[in-house]
Amino acid sequence: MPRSALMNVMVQAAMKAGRGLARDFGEVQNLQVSVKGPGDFVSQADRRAEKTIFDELSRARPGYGFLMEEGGTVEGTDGQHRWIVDPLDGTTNFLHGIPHFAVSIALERQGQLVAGLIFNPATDELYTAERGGGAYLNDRRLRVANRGRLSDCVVACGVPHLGRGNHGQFLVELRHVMGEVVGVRREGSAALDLAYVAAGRLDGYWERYLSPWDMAAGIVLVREAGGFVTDLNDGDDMFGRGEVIAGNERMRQALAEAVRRPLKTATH
Ligand code: 2AM
Ligand code: CA
Ligand code: CA
Ligand code: CA
Repeated sequence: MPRSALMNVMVQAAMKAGRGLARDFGEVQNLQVSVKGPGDFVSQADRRAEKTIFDELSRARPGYGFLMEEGGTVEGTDGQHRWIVDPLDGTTNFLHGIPHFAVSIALERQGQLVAGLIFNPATDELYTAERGGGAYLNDRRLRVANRGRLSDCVVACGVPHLGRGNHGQFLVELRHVMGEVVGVRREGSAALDLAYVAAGRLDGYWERYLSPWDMAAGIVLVREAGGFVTDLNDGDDMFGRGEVIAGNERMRQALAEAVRRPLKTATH
């Protein structure tokens, strides 16, 4: 697959950051870790990876703005473009020695998501997508799964973290979904969950209490792989509402209904 100049820039930044993450992962016990809130950690690895990505992208595309998990907002001078960067999605996995984490980089042009990249340096899996150009895992074109019945589906979710979100509401959602699907996974990286939906490994996924950098690249990937991504109100305000639901069109309605079904109509 020939890559565009834009995607080459993104790949180079992600690979460089990913090499640093892979090194740090091998010596995770030596990393300095600080606490942002209850159960919310950030390490030297997150910060170093973000600096690498910021430096690489700034050099290659001067003037573009940034929205980054650790560094926040950097206004661009070109007024058109914004990078949305999560240097390490799945920090909890990373710090526990679980090789399931990723670099996530997306690009917005005039407020529209136009490119997304997710890279897991522990498995060397590189997911890329550009609007209108399809989604890829390394060199392989991706397509979402085709299962239409929830009773054939494996779906992932995010469990709200300590001190975050409405745990009771989540348990209601989980109860309804687990009563209808083959199985539910909770893998701990929103970016990789969306990449797995794009790859057809997971049939669907939903999560609340997310930030734009958790999902921006994954949204491009799922859409370019032929899937749907919406907020939990069937709208397009994933960033504003901080929530996402994704899958293929055939099971879309059934999954959304299961997630949104109120507790009082529970039958199982
Ligand atoms: P992070 O690893 O970049 O922080 C998993 O459910 C998702 O939630 C991940 O994308 C993770 O991103 C994000 N997340 C948000 N708040 C978190 C917290 N307090 N602790 C761990 N992960 C959190
Ligand atoms: Ca974090
Ligand atoms: Ca994240
Ligand atoms: Ca992160």
